[in-house]
Parts: sequence; C-alpha cells; structure tokens
Amino acid sequence: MEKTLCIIKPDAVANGFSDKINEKISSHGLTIINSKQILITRQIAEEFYAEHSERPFFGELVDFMTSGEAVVQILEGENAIKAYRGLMGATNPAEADEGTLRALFAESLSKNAVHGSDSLDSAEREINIMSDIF
Ligand code: 3AN
Repeated sequence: MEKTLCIIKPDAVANGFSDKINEKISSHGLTIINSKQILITRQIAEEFYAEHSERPFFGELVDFMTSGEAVVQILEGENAIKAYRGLMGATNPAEADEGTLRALFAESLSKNAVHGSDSLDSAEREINIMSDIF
C-alpha cells in the first residue's frame, strides 16, 4: 500500500482545523498511520524544503513552517500520493477546487493549510526526514 507524508501546517493548527482536516482525509479513503503535533525545527524545515532554497519565498516559507506547531502524519492507501494531492487542491487556495482542503481551510498562498508529497521519490524522502519524530 502506498504511503505519503502529510503536514497540517501552523496556520491550520492555530485555526483549530486539525480534526476537520483529518475527518476529510479519513473519509477520502486514506488511513492515518502515524501522527504527531510538533514544532518543526529550522534545520528540518530547511532540509524538507531544500528544493526551494533558491526561490525568493524560501525564507518566508521556513519562518512560517517553524512559527507554531504543525501536525506531521503518514497517510496510507491506494494511490495515496495522488489521492491526497487531489484532496488538498491547488497550491494557491484562490485556485483550489471547491471542497478541497485548501479551498476550505487555507488562508493564502504561503499559509496554505496542508502539505502533501508530490511523487513516490518525495514521499520516501520526506517520510525519511520526519521518521525520527514518531
Ligand atoms: P505544493 O505544496 O502544492 O507542493 P510547492 O511545492 O510548489 O507547492 O510549494 C511548497 C510551499 O511553498 C507551498 N505549499 C507554499 O506554502 C509555498 N509557496 C509556493 N509558492 C509560493 C509563492 N509564490 N509565495 C509564497 N509561498 C509559496
């Protein structure tokens, strides 16, 4: 069964949306096999988002991801990566389809409520980076 890494980001945790997001995840046929609420360190955030290190928003992204507690989870299911990306909706909540997590719960492009791995390789890499926290 496929696994993917999900993060409920600091904006959604602070807004009290974690349980509602997890209800949507479960009713989408995905099983939450590990879940922990933590304050992500700068070191982990920088490693996690290394592919964006040259982008102008990198500093803002790392500051935001370390600004408050996040819920880090591993999800499992049939085609979990694609299924969860579909449930998340577009990166920019203004462009996210109705009913998706970002349309329902995100504040903005940078405070966009949730993260999900975008490929098998990134799922493996991201689960590996976070494996020590569980
Ligand atoms: P996704 O999270 O949908 O895979 P990515 O990988 O392109 O999107 O971007 C990673 C994260 O970086 C996004 N979730 C968002 O928080 C942030 N981000 C992406 N593009 C921008 C941008 N233009 N300005 C600010 N933050 C951005």
